Amino acid sequence: MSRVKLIAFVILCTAFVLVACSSGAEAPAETADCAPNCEYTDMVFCYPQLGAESDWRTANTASFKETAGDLGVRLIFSDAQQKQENQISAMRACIQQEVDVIGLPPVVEDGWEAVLQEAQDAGIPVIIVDRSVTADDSLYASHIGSDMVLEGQKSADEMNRLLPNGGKIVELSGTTGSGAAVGRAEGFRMNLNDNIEIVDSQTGNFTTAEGKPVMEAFLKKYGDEIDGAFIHNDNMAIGAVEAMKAAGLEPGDIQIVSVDGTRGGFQLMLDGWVQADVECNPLLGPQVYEMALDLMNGKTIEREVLTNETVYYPDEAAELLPSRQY
Ligand code: GYE
Repeated sequence: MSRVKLIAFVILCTAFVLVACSSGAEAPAETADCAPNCEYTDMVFCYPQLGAESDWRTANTASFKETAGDLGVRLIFSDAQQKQENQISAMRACIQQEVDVIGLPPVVEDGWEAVLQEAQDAGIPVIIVDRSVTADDSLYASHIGSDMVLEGQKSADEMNRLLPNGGKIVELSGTTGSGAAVGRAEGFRMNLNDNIEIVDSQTGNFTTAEGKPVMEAFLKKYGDEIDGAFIHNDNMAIGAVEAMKAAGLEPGDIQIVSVDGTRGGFQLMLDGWVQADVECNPLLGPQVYEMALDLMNGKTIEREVLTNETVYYPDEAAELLPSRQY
């Protein structure tokens, strides 16, 4: 190759590399017209809530509504009744209305790519709230919520403590395919002692109404073989306890570890039915709005913000119950 040809070749290669780099899938800068001085009163925020299946969810909704009122944020709220297609249509309506930011609490993990891409193409940042998604993280701004795997691990640690000699347990799991149920089930299995066997696992869809028949069926099938139950939320625990009472069981006959830390869960601890309640905090409104404002103003944000949570026990339930916010 002559010198001239070599130089031309090098220039061509450099140009190619530059073009290739600049055409990468970087999201457009998502700043609003008011940036960098946007205030909460400038914000139109869309929250396509997934449903009203539990006390956790009711508290989550209240947190978003009340905080919006306090800050002067214009909130576009909808309830998808635990159906992903409803959440997707609500998101599309918000994209059409050109909202500033969308907060998405996804009912299930899979299947969000298309609508997240549509939001990104419209320049609307999405904060994934509460449960996670499997979509590539280049399709959303951030995730704010609980570490569901850690909650499952903590639940297993409690079960190990409650059944030191091992035993048979059942699992009442949350909505199939939801980040909360998948993460809790995974974390639980990671930490559970080998001498504890999960004899059955069925979903109660995070509701009291569906939790009750699942426990009824477990009791029919396994009788007094069941030593413990891992229940993915307090509302299903309430249903399960109704079934246990109806079957003539006493508090403590089955050692129960539940999740959420709602007033209902605290009451079950006070009454002796639940032995440990792993906290999951629904009061995410203030944090999410703060991040939404930062996004509007073009500030750098954390890509993942996990809530700090504890475990509650029966001996502190009486003292803490009156001050519980949800
Ligand atoms: O535990 C349950 C609710 O996604 C963390 O959903 C949330 C869960 C919560 O229905 O009560």
